[in-house]
Amino acid sequence: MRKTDLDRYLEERRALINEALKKSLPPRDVPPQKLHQAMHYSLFAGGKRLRPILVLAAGEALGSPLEPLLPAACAVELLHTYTLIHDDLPAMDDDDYRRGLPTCHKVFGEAVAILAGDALLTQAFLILSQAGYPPERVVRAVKELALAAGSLGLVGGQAVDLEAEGQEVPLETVDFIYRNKTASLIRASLLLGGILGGGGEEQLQILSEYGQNLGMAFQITDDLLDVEGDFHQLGKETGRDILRKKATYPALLGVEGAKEKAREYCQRARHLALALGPPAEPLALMAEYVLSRRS
Ligand code: GRG
Repeated sequence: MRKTDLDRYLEERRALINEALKKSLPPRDVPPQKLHQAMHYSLFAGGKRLRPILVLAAGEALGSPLEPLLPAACAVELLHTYTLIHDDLPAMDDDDYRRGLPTCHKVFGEAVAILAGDALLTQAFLILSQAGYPPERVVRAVKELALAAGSLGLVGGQAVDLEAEGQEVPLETVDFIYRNKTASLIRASLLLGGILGGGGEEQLQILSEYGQNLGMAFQITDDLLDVEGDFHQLGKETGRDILRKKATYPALLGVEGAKEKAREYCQRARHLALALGPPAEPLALMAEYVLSRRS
């Protein structure tokens, strides 16, 4: 599979996911309309759909058909969208733009944005529980997603990220933040695809480590894009990390040092994907994609 094939692969998967997402929320005109409109607004504001694509790619790497994996793919995207809405709030990063559009609270107000995030988080677990997967797989998938989302995952990472603002922190703290704030949901996406795709323990372990490495690389490239990217490509303002004195890899290691670290994580991810054999080729290529991404 070459770069152009990967682009086509990502585009096809994105289209499938966007179709499935349309059925993943109550319609906009169902009361409370404003809440549902806010949920639709943020979910369909764009987005690369990286995490749901990873759910599908992990399942496919183990020989699963795509269709049954779609509800789990939607669940991680709903949960991810909740984190973006809450992260943009004035009490957190106070951002005005996301995915090229005004942030949810700018359009619907803070209270509705908080509730839209809450409802998206809850909807993620509802979808997972209703998808008709074998019950033991659902329980394991719910557990992994809950662990990734809670105080030992995303929320914990976000808490330390906020605490570290304006402080001089060691690289271990930055690692902790990245592992929890970013890599945990990426890892869980891989695990969900693996669990629901019927993977064995050894395969799940490889997917987990792949997700961990890819997630670290993804966050480092996110930091680099904040330094080197631009609004039109990213759909959000840049230079925000320096402004908020965020603890980041580029801040601690410099741009070149951060790029080197990202390359190391991607290389490790690539090798892990290759260990799963030819059906995991998209996962191997996605490790390269993360390194070269511009948005
Ligand atoms: C629980 C409030 C709360 C936050 C958890 C995930 C998170 C911590 C905050 C979201 C903001 C953020 C910058 C997270 C780091 C992960 C990341 C790079 C998110 C952006 O993901 P992309 O680039 O976004 O995949 P799109 O829009 O393409 O889906």
